[in-house]
Amino acid sequence: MNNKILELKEEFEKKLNSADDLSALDGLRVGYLGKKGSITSLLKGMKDLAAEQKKTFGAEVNKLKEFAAQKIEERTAELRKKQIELEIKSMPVFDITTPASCSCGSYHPITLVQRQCETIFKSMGFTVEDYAEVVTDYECFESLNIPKHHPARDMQDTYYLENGQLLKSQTSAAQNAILRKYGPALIENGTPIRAIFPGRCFRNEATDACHENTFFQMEGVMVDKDISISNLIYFMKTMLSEVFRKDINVRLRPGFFPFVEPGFELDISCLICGGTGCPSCKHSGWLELCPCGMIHPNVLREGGIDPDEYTGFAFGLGLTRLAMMKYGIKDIRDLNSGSLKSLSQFTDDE
Ligand code: FA5
Repeated sequence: MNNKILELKEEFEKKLNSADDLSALDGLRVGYLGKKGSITSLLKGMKDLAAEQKKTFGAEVNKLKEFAAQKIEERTAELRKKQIELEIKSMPVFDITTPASCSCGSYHPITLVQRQCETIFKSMGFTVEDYAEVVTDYECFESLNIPKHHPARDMQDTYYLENGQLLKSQTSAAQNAILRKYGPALIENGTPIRAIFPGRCFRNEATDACHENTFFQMEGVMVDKDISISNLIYFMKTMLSEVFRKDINVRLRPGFFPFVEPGFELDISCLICGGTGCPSCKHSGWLELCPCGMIHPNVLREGGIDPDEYTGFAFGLGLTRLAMMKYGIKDIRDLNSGSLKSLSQFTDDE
């Protein structure tokens, strides 16, 4: 090898070994392989050589050029790897298996009560159904024996949408769909209809300690041959004794809903004041919790079920009020407040 080339190679190797960061390496690349670099200059100087010398000298310089380029590339990769390793080492250690040290979220009291009711009714053979929040006039009223302009509509100050649909004012809006969904199995195989459907309801209410404009109900229906009021009372009692795990004073009084006949209001003695009267129960000592009754023949017929052959009951449990009573929440508005300080105190006592 030509001495000049040999010297340049040795010098390059020395500098390469001492280049310990990427910018030094880049300097080396420019110094040897750049436009004015030492190896490039050797190539440029070849024009003064004789033709025979040019061939061997040229081949040797090109070999050195390739060698230098490859070494720079290898060393660059090596230094990059080292740099990444250093960065990783300097990162804070994050162990995903470490238990969270921050406080975790909690379920909303209404969710807790809803889940508890679902478990109770599922254990009694009921299915849990989901239903839309935006429904039609037919679903919410007409299919429930409440024709247009019927005064019973005034009991629920409803939010109508511009397209004629409405925000569900009662979970009863799903009754017709449930009867139609499970009616065929009842008629063909004698499988009773047993379903609950919890959901959010909306009414243009003036709010107070026991009224909200957005609240939860849980509807339930059961239809079979020979279903009577005693079945209804049995299911209501079972549900309440399971939810409260203590004796609760209950009263059943007549109530009017066009979709049940007879209809009842099931009230419970207010657990906030013990029945003496407070703002949570409008000072009556009783809280309207779960209207119910025997499904009106017109509603069964509209759902495709023959009322001469089958009977059934329906109830519309006020889930939000149930949560208030269960957890001793004095003002219903606290439940929609989003205040974590008050809402996070409640836990599942299952
Ligand atoms: C109804 O909504 C009927 N659909 C219930 C029903 C179903 C009757 C099946 C017969 C058969 P009512 O408007 O009373 O009924 O409401 C039912 C329950 O929802 C009330 O007892 C109460 O617990 C709760 N509720 C009603 N309005 C509000 C409100 N503004 N804020 C909080 N809870 C409410």
